Order: sequence, then C-alpha cells, then structure tokens
Amino acid sequence: MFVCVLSQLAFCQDSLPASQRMQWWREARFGMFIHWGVYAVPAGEFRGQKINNIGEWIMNRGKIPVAEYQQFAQQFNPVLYDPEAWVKAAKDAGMKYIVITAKHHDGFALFDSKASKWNVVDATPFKKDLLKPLADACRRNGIKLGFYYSQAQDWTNPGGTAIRRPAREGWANPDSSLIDAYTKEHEGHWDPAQTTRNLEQYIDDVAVPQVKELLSNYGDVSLIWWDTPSGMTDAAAAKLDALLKQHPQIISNDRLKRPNYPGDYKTPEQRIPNLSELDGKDWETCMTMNETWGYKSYADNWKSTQTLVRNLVDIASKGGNYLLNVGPKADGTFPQQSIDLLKGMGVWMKTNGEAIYASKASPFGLFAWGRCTKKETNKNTVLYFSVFDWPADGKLTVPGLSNKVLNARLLANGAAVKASKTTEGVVFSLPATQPDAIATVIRVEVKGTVASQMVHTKEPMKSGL
Ligand code: FHN
Repeated sequence: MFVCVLSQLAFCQDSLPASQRMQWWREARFGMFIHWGVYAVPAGEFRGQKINNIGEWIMNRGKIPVAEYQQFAQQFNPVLYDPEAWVKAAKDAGMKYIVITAKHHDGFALFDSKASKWNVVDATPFKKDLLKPLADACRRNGIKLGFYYSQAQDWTNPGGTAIRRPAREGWANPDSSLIDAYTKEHEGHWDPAQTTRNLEQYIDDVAVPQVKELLSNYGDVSLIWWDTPSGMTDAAAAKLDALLKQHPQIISNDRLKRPNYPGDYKTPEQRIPNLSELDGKDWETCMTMNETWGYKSYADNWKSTQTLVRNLVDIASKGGNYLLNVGPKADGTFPQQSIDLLKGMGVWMKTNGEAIYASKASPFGLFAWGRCTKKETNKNTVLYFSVFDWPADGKLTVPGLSNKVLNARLLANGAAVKASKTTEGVVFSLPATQPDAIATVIRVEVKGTVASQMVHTKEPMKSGL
C-alpha cells in the first residue's frame, strides 16, 4: 500500500498536468485500434475446426499448446505490409491517432525485443521490426501513435497470466473435461510450458524491459493502452507505472490494475455509455467493425458506415472518444470491408469533421432525431445538431434552446437555415430532402453560453475486462 502511494505521488509529480497531456486526445475524438499478430495466420481455424469467439484469443479458446502455436509464426510473413497506406487509410477516415497491439495476450511482440525471442524479428521469416516503420509513417503524417501492451496476460512467455475459459466454449474439443480440470488447477493455463516462471519474474524479465523498449526505441509514444489486468499485483503495476515517469507527456488508460491505477481515461468496450454513466471523466469507447478484433477469415458480421458514423456522433455528443478497430490479415493488408468502411467514414468526416474535433458534450439530453455537440468561442457558442432522422414536415424543434440564434447553416452545402424562436425553444426550417442520409449537420451559432439542461441519475461507467 505504502509503495503504491509513493509511485502514484512520483507519477503525478513528474507527468504534466492532465489538462495539458490530454488536450490532443480530447481534441482528436477519433482513433484507429489495430489488433495484429500471429493469430492472423490461423485466422479463426485450428486443426480444421472453426474456433469460436474473438480471433486474437484462438490460442486460449483452442487450448493450443505453446510449441504448436509458435509454429504459426513460421507463416507470419507480412510482405504486403505498407504502414504508409495504413496511416493514410486512418488519416483519410478522419482519425487522429493509432493504437496498435505491440504485444497481445499470446505474448508475440510485433517489435524487435531483447527480452524475449518470441517476436517478429527472431521468430518469423519476416525478420523485421513492424513498429519502427509505422512510427515513422505516423510522424510523417502527423498521426499520434500509441502502443497496446498486454501487461498481465501472456500465454507464451512463462509467468504471464491466463484468464480461464472452458475448453468447449472454443470448439467441441473431445478432451474438454481433462483440459478444464488442468486449467482449474493451473490458474487458467493449459500448458506446463506457461508456468515455469512466476508473475513477478515474468514482469521483471519480460514486461518491464519490453515496455522500456517500446517507450525508448520508437520516438514519441503518445499513449499506452494496457489490457485485462487479471492476476496483476500492485507491486507489478507500480513497476510498469514508474516507467511512464520518464515520459511526462504520455497518457494511459484505466486497465493497468484496478482500482489503484485509474490512468487518464476509462475504456468502455463494444458499447457506448448511457448519459447516466457520464461523470465528467475522460472516456473512450473501443469497438470492432465486425465481431472480432484480430483477423478471422469468416467473421463477416460487418457494421455499416451509417452505424459507425452515428456511433462516432453519439460518442462525441457525450464527450467521449471512439477507438475503432481494424484486424489486418497475416499478409499485412486490411480486410477490404475495413477499407471500404474507413473510406465511407472519411467522406462524412471531410464535410462534417468540425462537428466532432475538439467538440464538447451536448448541453441537451438525447434527441429522438439525432445528437448535438458544442464548441464555445470566446463570447458565443456553436452548436452542431447532427440530424439522423429528417423531419417529414421540414420543421426541426430544439426544446430548451433559449439563446439568441446568430446564424445557422448546413455543413453539407453551406445553405442558410431559418430559425424561429418558440415558447418551447427554437424551430429550424429545413429543406425537404436530407442532404446526407447518414447524418446532416446544422451548424448553429448562438449568443453567449448554453447551460447544460441535463439532469439524470448516476451509475458507474462499465469499462472492459
Ligand atoms: O481480451 C482483450 C481482447 O482480446 C481485446 O484486445 C479487447 C480490446 O479492448 N480487450 C480485451 C477484452 O476486454
């Protein structure tokens, strides 16, 4: 307990004030999550079986022995990997930062690591660090780069933890009961090779040195994205937390070790918080485009561009960030559906990005017809009403808006919009046809500030595993 307080104090002293460190992130609002690694080789299949659940968990869900899983690395040779194209795809979609899985739960490092041979340089025919060229491409394109690091779970480097999952949830494995008995005895591990070292040794020999490598070998790293702190101890967390001290700019999420290491922002996963969960703290929803983070050849439950854009608007209207995932293939290319969805979002963001970037949460509750984001200028306020469902009668009512409307126009084509004050609020007269069916933004400048009209009960925000 005393050690933890000390490290917290040290951390706070050295790092820049949150307002300064978080500014770029709060203004960015939209980023790309990249889940990439050896699991893209089996791509959801093992021994001819389709393995259920998210692709990056195939080693655990398939209960694949370490030595057998490591053979997949022989086929991990991303010759089509083009980091410039990746960064351009993110940038053209309107994204301002990228977070890539430097090391996921399977322990495979996408970078040249001296702390473990289980990395892209020593264990694959590709033999080159994958993060270096990505860091360079991000710098060239003004995109912030963050590293996801699975600090606790590591299913290959001995001593890492493993969340226990019943074998038959992965596939109808005939040895399920045997395996389940073993994982029960061994804290979720399914292979003796995983437990020849304890957590502390793994943290000292692998996690700490690798995080040091990530923070020193790739230029400015803007954020660290920890994950699934199961089995973490405060002592282990303190060691990793202390590494951030040398990087006063860096920000981190809330998944290092709960509750003592809350980081800078919360991370609801695969869901958008309700208004009642908002407590003014920074948060970021991370979400897949289909049903998996890591690439699965048969995962085809793709969301639509409309859903993704409206999610982004909904999230920004609640003051949050959106970290949208891509799971590249083993050859280094993005699935075509991801490319198309990114392009679709980019078209909308090109016209309407100002309603998202550096915007603040809506002062109003949720509208049945859409959402609102806000920007305060020195004397006045700009409100961005994103209309999803266009009023059949061309009349859009904003109840509770009492400020004087100075001007109003559509971002889609600059057309002026007439505003009429009513007892209820303001009614905007809209053209018969909706310029953009996904969401049409009305930019409204009003006099003075707009007080929050939100009154709602509070409930804690649910954050990922
Ligand atoms: O177990 C991981 C999962 O593989 C994926 O990385 C997500 C992304 O936020 N996080 C964990 C589940 O909460």
